[in-house]
Amino acid sequence: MSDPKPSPPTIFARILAGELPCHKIYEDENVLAFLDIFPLSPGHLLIIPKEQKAYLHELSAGSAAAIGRVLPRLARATMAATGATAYNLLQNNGAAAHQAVFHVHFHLIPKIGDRGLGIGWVPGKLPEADAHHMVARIQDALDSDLS
Ligand code: DGP
Repeated sequence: MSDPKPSPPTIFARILAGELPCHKIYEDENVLAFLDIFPLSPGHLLIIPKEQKAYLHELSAGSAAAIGRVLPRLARATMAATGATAYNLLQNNGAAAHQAVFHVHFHLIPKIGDRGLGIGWVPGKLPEADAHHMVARIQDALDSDLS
């Protein structure tokens, strides 16, 4: 049996490799931030790890920490530059969750007037028994996740 075909590099991998241009805002050893080419509002930017993983849950703790460290600074700079006083952070995982580029990325989306992230939010209820059951299941999964 032949090996599975390697998947082609994502657009963000090609940006990281310098094969495609971007409007770079910030770079360090682990992280790159640049303007989103299809912005929901002025200043909409993407923050990506240099580590090439499709989903957040695959990311090393080191990459996750490196992104977390720089997010508040990027948010302050984007608010200062755009005048926005509100913004959303969005991080999609999986096509069903609106992910189009399969390299982990955080969207930082300023809210400027009616421009920015629109959210369809349909809250349910949390019956006490369901809550206990869910807490137990997630805690069990946490306990068996040794990474
Ligand atoms: P998502 O749906 O979370 O996977 O969003 C992917 C985002 O990536 C989307 O808002 C548009 C942006 N994007 C796609 N291709 C490029 C590109 O070539 N350059 C830049 N800067 N952004 C891109």
